[in-house]
Amino acid sequence: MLKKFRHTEGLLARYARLVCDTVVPYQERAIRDEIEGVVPSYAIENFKNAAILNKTGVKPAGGDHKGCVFQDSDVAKWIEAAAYSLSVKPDAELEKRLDEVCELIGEAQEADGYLDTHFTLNRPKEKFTELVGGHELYCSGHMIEAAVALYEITGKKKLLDTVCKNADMLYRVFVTEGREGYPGHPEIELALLRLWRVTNEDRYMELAKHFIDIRGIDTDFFNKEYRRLGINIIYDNHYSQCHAPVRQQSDAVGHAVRAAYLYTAMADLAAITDDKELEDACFRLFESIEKRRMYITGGIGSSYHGEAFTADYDLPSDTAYTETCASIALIFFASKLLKLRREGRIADVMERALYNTVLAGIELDGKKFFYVNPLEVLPGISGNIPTHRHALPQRPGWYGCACCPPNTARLIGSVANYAWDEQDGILYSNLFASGELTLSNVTLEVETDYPFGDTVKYKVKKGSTKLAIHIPAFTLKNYSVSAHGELKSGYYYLEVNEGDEVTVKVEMIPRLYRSNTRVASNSGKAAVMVGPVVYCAEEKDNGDVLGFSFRSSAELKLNKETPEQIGGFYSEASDLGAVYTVTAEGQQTVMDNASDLYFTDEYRKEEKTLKLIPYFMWGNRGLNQMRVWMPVEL
Ligand code: FUB
Ligand code: ZN
Repeated sequence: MLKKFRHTEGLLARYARLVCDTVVPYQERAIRDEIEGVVPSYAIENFKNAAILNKTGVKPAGGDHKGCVFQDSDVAKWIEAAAYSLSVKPDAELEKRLDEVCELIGEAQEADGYLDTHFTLNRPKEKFTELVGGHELYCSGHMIEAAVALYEITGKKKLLDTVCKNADMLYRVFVTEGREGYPGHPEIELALLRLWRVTNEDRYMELAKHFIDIRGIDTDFFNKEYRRLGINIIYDNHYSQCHAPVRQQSDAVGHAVRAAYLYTAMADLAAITDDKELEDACFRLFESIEKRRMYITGGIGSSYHGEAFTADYDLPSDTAYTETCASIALIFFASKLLKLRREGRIADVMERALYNTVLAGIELDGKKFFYVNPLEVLPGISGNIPTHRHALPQRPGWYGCACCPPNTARLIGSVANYAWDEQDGILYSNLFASGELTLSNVTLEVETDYPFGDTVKYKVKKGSTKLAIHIPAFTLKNYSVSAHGELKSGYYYLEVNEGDEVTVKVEMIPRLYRSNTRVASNSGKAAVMVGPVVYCAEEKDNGDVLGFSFRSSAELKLNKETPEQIGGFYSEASDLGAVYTVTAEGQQTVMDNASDLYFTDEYRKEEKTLKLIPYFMWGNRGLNQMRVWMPVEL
């Protein structure tokens, strides 16, 4: 859909432009180690060294692989994001540099198709011996995704040929020769299914199915691998979702990105092969996330330890892990689930993850990024003490383990693919996004300020289509569509013809949300949302936010303000335009003797009006307190 969609205005268009104009160029400099003052990437350098080794048979001096074992994947994700940016904004110079990078990757590939600079440079004799953490299959997966994207957007085949040669080799090793094992970090499965779609080569689908089918059959596989490697610890096979065959799994467990990438591939495969058992497992896993293991921000994976899911209702705010990549993966999973069952609640999760955790993952200037997305920030504690070291209070310009920044770029850069979908002759609008969509049977124009406006206009400029519009759950009790149709499972189905103009009105009012009291850190607290957007209070606007509590009947007032009007944002934030802000009535706890740790005096309370801004805008004005969940009177 991306190639057929032209962003016009509004929040998603703003971010699509930011990705083209700032994020992709910035991240290119990061992977080329051209940005001073940020942690080096070495990602392009690794490919250069592997290419020299391949050509000359000699590793250049100082040419060991550097960075994480999966550093190659940063290049792949950047290529994918850059490819998407070309569909938004053609750029001949960027295309030329992409050609050169693809050439380089081809040169770094070994003659038999093997492609992974870490093993080529540092551990050539250990290929596929450490599937648990070696990430070769993960890196292959990301390179496949990059190649498919580049091919789909530009028609260029150089990288596609490289990854096909790599996938052919993997098929030979794992299927034909029957090598034991499956990837510690799922990713290749979903990528192979993408590759299968563009090449029609059934072996790629077969290999994806093979990895999915055998996961968790031998639950001891990674322990055996550990023992072969001389590692004397017991591997927790929940971490890699291999504690049981995938069709028997019910709870979302382990490393959250691994989990959601795996579930994405499972859902895709279930649709391709009409596998009901696999489909049912996917929906059990989705419900485990949606009903018990997901933050209000669409963040998943609450624990720093293992970057992982933990237990039902364990969703602490200040120590939350909620990796940006995990929410991106959740969007991938949701988009595949929608192909299986068109249920609005799935698109609701997609919206929640997108407008909150994913957008929070990127600074408004497009040059700094969050990996971890806490829902509460306490200066001096967050990012500082051992229990909170991961929860940085401000976005860095890059990371040694930089999985999230280019992942965010590729997700935002391809958001049209999630906003729109076609299936069985019906055009689905999963997310409201301003722009023009040109398909063979219909040209549609969408105008909206959503999520900072309540009206979405669909104008049919040419042709006709069956259209199904996702009506988000928050507005199901109060929405209107100006044309006759039928609401089914959160989608409004109608037929539209040339000249039609359909107006959807949704209810964009601020609401206080409570959470299940089993979420210990939210008990007795409330959070504000307007539509799909979660709100937070920052110290910059309010002074101390820890002492604030909402009145249960608090009047919540909706305002529309630009970053300049809110105050304190740098000039790069101004193209965000006007966003909804909220003011809420409540009380501020005042301690007369603020130097005492404990006391028997009663608190004094002062009336206070709190200002809340969209969660995704937090942390753009320097170090300060931030809070999503705040006490509320019973
Ligand atoms: O292991 C590769 C990536 O690095 C994971 O997806 C992230 O969670 C980070 O650990
Ligand atoms: Zn990440």
